[in-house]
Amino acid sequence: MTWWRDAVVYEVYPRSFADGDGDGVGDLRGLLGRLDHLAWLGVGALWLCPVYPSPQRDHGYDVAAYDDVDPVFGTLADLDAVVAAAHARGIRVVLDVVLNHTSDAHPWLRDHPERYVWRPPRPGFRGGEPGAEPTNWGAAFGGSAWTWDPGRGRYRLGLFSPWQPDLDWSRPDVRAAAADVLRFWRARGVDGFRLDVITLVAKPDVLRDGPVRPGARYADGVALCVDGPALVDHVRGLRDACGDALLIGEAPGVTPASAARLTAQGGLDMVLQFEHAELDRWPERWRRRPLDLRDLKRWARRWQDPGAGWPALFLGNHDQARVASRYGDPGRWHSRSAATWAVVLHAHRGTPFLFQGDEIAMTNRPLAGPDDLVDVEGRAVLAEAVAGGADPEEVLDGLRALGRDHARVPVSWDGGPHGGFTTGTPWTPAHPEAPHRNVAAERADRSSVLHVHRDLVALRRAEPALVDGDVTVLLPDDPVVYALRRRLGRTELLLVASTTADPHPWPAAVDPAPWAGAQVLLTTARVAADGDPAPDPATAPTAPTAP
Ligand code: ISL
Repeated sequence: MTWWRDAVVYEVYPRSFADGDGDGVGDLRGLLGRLDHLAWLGVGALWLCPVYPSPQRDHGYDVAAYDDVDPVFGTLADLDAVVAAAHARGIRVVLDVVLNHTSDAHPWLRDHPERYVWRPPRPGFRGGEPGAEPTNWGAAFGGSAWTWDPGRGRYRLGLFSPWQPDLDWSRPDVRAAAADVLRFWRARGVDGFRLDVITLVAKPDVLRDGPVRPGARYADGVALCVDGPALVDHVRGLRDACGDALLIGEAPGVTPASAARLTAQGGLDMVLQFEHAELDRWPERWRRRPLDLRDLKRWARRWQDPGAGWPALFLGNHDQARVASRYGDPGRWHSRSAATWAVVLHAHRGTPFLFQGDEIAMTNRPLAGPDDLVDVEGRAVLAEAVAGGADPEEVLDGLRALGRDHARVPVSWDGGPHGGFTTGTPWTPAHPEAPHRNVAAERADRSSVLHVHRDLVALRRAEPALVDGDVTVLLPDDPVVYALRRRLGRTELLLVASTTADPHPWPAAVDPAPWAGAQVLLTTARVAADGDPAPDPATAPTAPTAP
C-alpha cells in the first residue's frame, strides 16, 4: 500500500526524453527503448507528463481528450506497452492528469459549455468593452484570465490561458467525468496519478478582485483560487474513484495545514508544494534572488514536521530551471555541487523526485535573446514584465536563470548527433554540452553524478532510517552548511553538506566525537571536480571518520 515511501519517482517529459521514430519529438516508443535506464537507476516509479491528444500549446497540459494518446507520442497500444514493460522491470507508472482545465479544443467546450466557469460582465459594463471582465485576474500565461464569448453573453475563466478554460467543479457532472478519467486509466493498469494544479479546482464561492502588485497589470488569479472551500471533498471524490492508486497532488499555494487536510481527509498520498522553489525567485517569478540557505532550513522545519503529511521532495521538474545550474556552486565544482544537492534532497523525509537529465547534472541552456524563448510561460513573463515597465534585458537574465525552457532540452544520452535523442532534427536544439556531459559517459565513470543518484536510490531501500527516521534540522543559522539528523531506533544518520566550493571549516556546532567509528554511507568527495580546482586536502572539510 505504501510502496512509494522507500521509492524514488523519476519524471519523464516525453517530448524531450527520447525520440523513437525520428520525427524530432520524443515519444512513447522512445521511452520504451530507454526504460532500462530507469531500471538501472533503480527508481520505483515513472511519472509520465501528459501524452493525451492536445494542440500542444502547453505541451500537453492543454488536453483535448482524456482517454487517448496524441499521435505525436504514439498510440494507446504504445502506452499499454510502456506500462507493461515498466511493470516487468518493477517500475510503477504514474500518469499526469490535468483536471482543472481542458484545452479549448476539447469537444466539451462545444458540446457541454456549461461544464466551464462562466461569469457575466462586471455590473455597469457591456461585455467585451475594456474593464468589463468579471474580476481583475490575470492568466498565468499572460493577459486577462477572462475571455468574452459574445454568443453566450458571458466571460469564460482561464487561469492559465484563454485556450485552457477552467472546468466548473461545483457541477456533479464535471466531478463524475474527472473520476471517470482516473477509472479509465486504472483499468489499463496505471498505478497512480499526479493531479495537475489540484489546489485550484475548487473555486471560491464568489470571485472577487484581488491586489495588483506594482509593475503588474492584473491580480494573480491562481493565488486567489487556491484551496477553495470544497477542495477536500473534491479530492476525496477522486480518491474514492481510484482505490489505492498513488495520488500525488500538485499543490501551488498549499500550506502545511492544508497539506495535512488534503492527505488526512482528502486521501492524497503526498503533495508537491512550491515554497522552496520560490525562495530564490521573487517578488516576480522571473527575478532571481540568491538562495539564502537559512530560508531553506526554515522551509525544511515547516515541511518536515510530520503534521504536514508525507512530502514529495524535489528540486527540479519540467517547470523549473536545471538543478545543477540553480543550486550550490555550479560555476566551480559543477558535478560535486550537483551531487551534494542530490544528497541533501534525499536526506529529507519524503519521497524524492528526480527529473530527467538532472541525474547527469544537465545545465541551463544558453539563451541569446527573446527569439530563443520557446515556452509559453517564458514568452508571457517577458511580455507582461515589459508591459509593466521592466527592463527586457533584466527579465531575460532572470529567464536565463529560471525559465522553463531549460528543463525541456532533450536528454543527452550519448556523444552522437543531437546527444542521441533523435535520428532526425530535434524540435528544440540538443544541449551544447551533450558531447561531453551525457548518460553514456557518466555511466562509464563510477565517480559521476549519475552514479551518486543510483547509489542514493539504493541507499533508500537499504536504510530504513532514511525513510522512516525522524528529522532534526541542524545549524539553522549557518548560511553555508546544510545539516540534518535522522533517527530511527538505535540508528542515527548525519548529513553535513557544504554548499560552496570555497574551503569551509567543519561546523563547530556539529561535534564529530560521537560519530567516531561511524560508517560513511555516501560522500560526494568521490565526485570528480569537473576540471575545476582540485580540493586542497589541507583545507577541504573531511568527514569525521573514513570508511
Ligand atoms: O511552476 C510553479 C512554481 O515554480 C507553479 O506555479 C506551478 O507548478 C505551475 O504554474 C503549474 O504547473 C502545472 O500546470 C500548468 C502547466 O503549464 C505546468 O507545466 C504544470 O506543471 C498548466 O497546466
